[in-house]
Amino acid sequence: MVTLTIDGRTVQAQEGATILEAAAQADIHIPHLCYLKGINEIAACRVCCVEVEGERAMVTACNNPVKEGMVVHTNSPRVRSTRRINVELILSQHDCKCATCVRSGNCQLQTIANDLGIVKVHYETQLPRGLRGAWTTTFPLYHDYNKCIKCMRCIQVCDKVQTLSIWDVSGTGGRTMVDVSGNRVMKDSDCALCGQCITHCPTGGLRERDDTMEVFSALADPDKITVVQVAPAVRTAWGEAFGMPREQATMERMAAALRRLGFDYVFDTNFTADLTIMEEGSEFLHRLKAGGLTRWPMFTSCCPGWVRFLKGQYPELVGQLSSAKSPQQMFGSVAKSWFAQTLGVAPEKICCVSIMPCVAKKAEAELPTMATQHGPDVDWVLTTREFVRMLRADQLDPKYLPEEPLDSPMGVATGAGVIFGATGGVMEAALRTAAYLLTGEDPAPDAFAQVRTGPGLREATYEVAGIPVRCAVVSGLGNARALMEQLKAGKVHYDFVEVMACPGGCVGGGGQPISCEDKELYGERGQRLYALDKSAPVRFSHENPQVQALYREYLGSPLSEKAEELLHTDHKG
Ligand code: HC0
Ligand code: SF4
Repeated sequence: MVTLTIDGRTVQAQEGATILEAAAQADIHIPHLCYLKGINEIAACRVCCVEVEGERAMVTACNNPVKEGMVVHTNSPRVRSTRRINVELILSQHDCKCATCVRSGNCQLQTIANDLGIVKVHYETQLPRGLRGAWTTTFPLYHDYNKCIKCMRCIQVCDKVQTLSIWDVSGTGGRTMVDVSGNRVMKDSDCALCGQCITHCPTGGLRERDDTMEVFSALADPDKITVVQVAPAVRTAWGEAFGMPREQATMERMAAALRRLGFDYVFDTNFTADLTIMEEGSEFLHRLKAGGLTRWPMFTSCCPGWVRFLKGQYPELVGQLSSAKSPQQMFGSVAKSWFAQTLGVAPEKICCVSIMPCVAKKAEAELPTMATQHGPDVDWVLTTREFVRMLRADQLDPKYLPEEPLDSPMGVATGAGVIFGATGGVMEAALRTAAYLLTGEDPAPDAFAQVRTGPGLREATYEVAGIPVRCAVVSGLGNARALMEQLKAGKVHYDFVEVMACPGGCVGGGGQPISCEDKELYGERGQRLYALDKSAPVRFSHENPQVQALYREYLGSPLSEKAEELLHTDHKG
């Protein structure tokens, strides 16, 4: 241990700890902007500067280790003035139009500037000039050069966590900026659209395409029947933006909010998560029995960030993806066929909206393979953040709304469907049903819980009806790459692999509310999903009564001709 003094207090810290960490342990907060533990410790913003007795220059707290006997001042006159100058210099290169910024209210730059009481910037504003139109209105990820503060977090998250290295620094000196690496434009890069760079951006430099006005228009159109689906992970996080505890921000309260916004039918993506299990589980058993899994495993296909990653990085393995469409897309397909038929309306009359914790889902819904002659299966995809903005726009405070049941039939789901939103959930739900399909008996619902928690890559072998099934679960694209390399080198062998692009699965998705405190919330959000599964009256996808009705009334059986037509694709689009 090292003993030092911070602001007159004696503090003990681990050898090698930074001044920032030592201070935080003693509840002394040193403001910072660019710092992300273990990912970005480069002191680019210099907001965390402190004074260390005996040092002539100011010291950045985020990347300087503590030393025995060190005396640190975090709020001396010199620190105050330097920190203020540094923040004013950042503001002089920032588009400070907060009123029209999606991050206003949870922008770390805004908070620091406000906390420091900065009401005037003493430096000439210099915004980047002559920027290329690198973005198209169709690509759902936007980078605003005028709001980028060059903290480098996006570069590092994409590089170190997701291993895609889409961002890089370009230019020099005062013209330095963050741009797409290799002189590419974003839409032509290998971006997986995971959105992790958005959720780790401290300002409004990165955001998703905003589709809220299109959805408001659809809601106001008397010729449209608006049907909304809510992804599993959204229910764990939407209340964060309103300061609601997870137990209060229920799916049923969200249903009330969606009805106040004007949706005609409030349904659940969990319903088609159950349907996905029927199709994907049957496909897996089919492949397993056919002996087609000798070299390569079957990969889950429900995460569009992962599918984009595979297409870009390992195109030769796209054929190993399950042919099942994702629950989002199955939902659109079923809404515009079975449900339209139930209502007795043309598919074109239905406007299908998704609320997703994900940015890549916007691109997935626009794939040509996800449409019929009646148009796209899913018309609009909103992130959890956009949904929150719609509530705010209509001055709806969900704290004061009652809980209301979802609509039937596509609002009925099981505990197996809800865990899709956390890493390992798809695998676990699939194994529950695969065991039933092979033996005719339900296993214990928690029999496959081993794949739930643990490191980014987890493996387990289960005996299912005497057949050993070698499973791997991975979240985060860096972990996915490591797994793919091991598979390609023949060092590991699996039958079934679940991949989610975002660390922790969809609960940590790039479309989820952003924590201004840089807290990774996927762990506690995931726990919420497992608690919902535990308390669900039905915990097996094959026991979903409305999924059973869908097969009885419309599809026949899993992998039937109709099911293949509506619910499967070759992922080549
Ligand atoms: Fe997910 Fe999904 S679990 S990808 O993370 O499979 O986005 O929540 O909606 O489609 O169900 C996201 C979340 C979904 C889909 C489901 C899957
Ligand atoms: Fe990288 Fe994901 Fe951001 Fe694309 S969305 S640039 S893959 S972090």
